[in-house]
Amino acid sequence: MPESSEQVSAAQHVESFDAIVIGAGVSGLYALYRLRELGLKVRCLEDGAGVGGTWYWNRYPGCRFDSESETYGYSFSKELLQEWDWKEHYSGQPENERYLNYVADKFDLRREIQFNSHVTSATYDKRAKRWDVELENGQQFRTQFLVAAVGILSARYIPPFEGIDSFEGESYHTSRWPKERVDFTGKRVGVIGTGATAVQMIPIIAKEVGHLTVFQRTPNYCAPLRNSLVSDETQRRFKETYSEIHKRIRETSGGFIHDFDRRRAMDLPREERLKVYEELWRAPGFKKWLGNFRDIMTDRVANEDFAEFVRNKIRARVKDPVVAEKLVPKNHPFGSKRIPLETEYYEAYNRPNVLLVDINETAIERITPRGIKTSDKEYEFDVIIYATGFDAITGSMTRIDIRGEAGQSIKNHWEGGMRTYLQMQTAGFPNLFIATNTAFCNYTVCAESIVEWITDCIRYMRERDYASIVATGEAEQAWVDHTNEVGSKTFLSASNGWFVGGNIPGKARAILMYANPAPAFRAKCAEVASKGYEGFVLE
Ligand code: N01
Repeated sequence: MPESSEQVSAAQHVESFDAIVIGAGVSGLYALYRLRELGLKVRCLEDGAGVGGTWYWNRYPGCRFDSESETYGYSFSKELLQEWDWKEHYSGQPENERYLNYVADKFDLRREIQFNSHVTSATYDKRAKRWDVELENGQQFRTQFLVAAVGILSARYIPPFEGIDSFEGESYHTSRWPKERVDFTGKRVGVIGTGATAVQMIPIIAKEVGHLTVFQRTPNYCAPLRNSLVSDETQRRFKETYSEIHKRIRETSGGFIHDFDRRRAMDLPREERLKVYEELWRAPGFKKWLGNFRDIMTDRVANEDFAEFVRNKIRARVKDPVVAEKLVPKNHPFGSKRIPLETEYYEAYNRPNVLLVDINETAIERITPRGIKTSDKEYEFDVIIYATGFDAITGSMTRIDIRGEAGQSIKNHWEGGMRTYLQMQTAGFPNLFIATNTAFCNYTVCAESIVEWITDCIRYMRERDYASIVATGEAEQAWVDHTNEVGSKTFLSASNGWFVGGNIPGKARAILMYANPAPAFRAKCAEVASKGYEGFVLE
């Protein structure tokens, strides 16, 4: 196994595989494991120098789960569940990366992973029913099945600010953070963006920097994470009850231990409602969102009632009322963007060395050699941090030149938004499976079922000597319509966030996440399989 694709001469012969997995993150590692179990000759091509995907690239200070740790680990191996101890209830990036390395070693997955291998193109050869895959360095592969485990939040986005390359200090995007510790001591630091990433990072670096300036465009509804260490007793309880934990997260709407309260918020008298809100607020994790009244996600009045509760929580924590009001979200419903979970985020703005700049009042005009120039003044920095998010869901696919059976590119096919059948296949792109979790669901639990569906499908094909499978155009169109319909019944479409591609200028607005409850999604996928892969053409 070559250590690096660089070590391979581009002139070398084209190696053939039964399956190629792109990406060695949570989905990719499991896909590799399952495909190997089927006896396939597999290669996993990974851009990074190590395993972990999101947990490899996102090393910024404060990066951690917003899922409960015991629900995020893989469930497929009882032995693994008993061997791994989660140190914190919401585990941090270093530990998460260690966990995924442990998984890779335990199941001897590295043998089939080729690191430092950036896939640039994949072209379907209709005659041979094979995919031709090429890396940046020219290395080529041929494969029957192509499994794109490319992540939903991996194509980083840096806004094309004028003068961006002229900055003479250090600059970082949060999702390409260096492995070496970045020393902020005494430095003047500017952060652009106030999404979940910035919200995790800001309170930590605020304590280290000389001065921090945060450039905010849209404030978020951030809620307290309430992280803590896992005691020995709780660790034992996790291990004893994993089967119950996994049963529960397969039954809830979003794959979390929390599930919506079926009562309608406004049916309760105000005092009772507030009592419920306060209890939710005191609980750790996403309970205040995913354990809230169900209709806060569908009913404007209910949503606004809780949104105002959250706004008041923010106002109570920020000493300067002018700054507080800038941090209070008013232009989108609660839950229409993923809720950032925070630890001392709002208190960071009470520090004398932290300044909040609302770029709606004073827009960023350009990046200069010395810092950031707004319509008001030039701010000088030693470091600029872009916490500006991702070209989510579609970006990690469309940045690869993927060409289907008629030579069409996936970029063109998805011009108006993601077009799939069951989130996993695209008409015109046979034997290409999308193994990222684009259901509105806790990552690993859904990723596991998606990977299992894909590998069961491949097993089915091999047992019956089918060479290719492709979604029909009709099945794809019906799924797109259905996805839009269920999405439009929620507040998903009411923000400019990455759920709808609204964060990327020029990107088509479309529902990118499948909003039906996860159990219904799994049931639909199982039904399609049980009907001999209805909606697909097998040859
Ligand atoms: O990215 P974002 P993120 N000028 O897109 C701003 C997951 N995650 O990396 O909101 C100025 O949310 C942009 O402003 P606006 C989680 O699912 C999980 O923070 O578009 N600002 C926004 O403030 C999350 O949802 C964890 O107005 C610009 C920010 O940049 C997802 O990753 C932790 C701009 C981008 O926020 C993405 O989060 C962290 C411009 N031109 C992340 N363009 C966990 O806890 C963009 N912005 C597991």
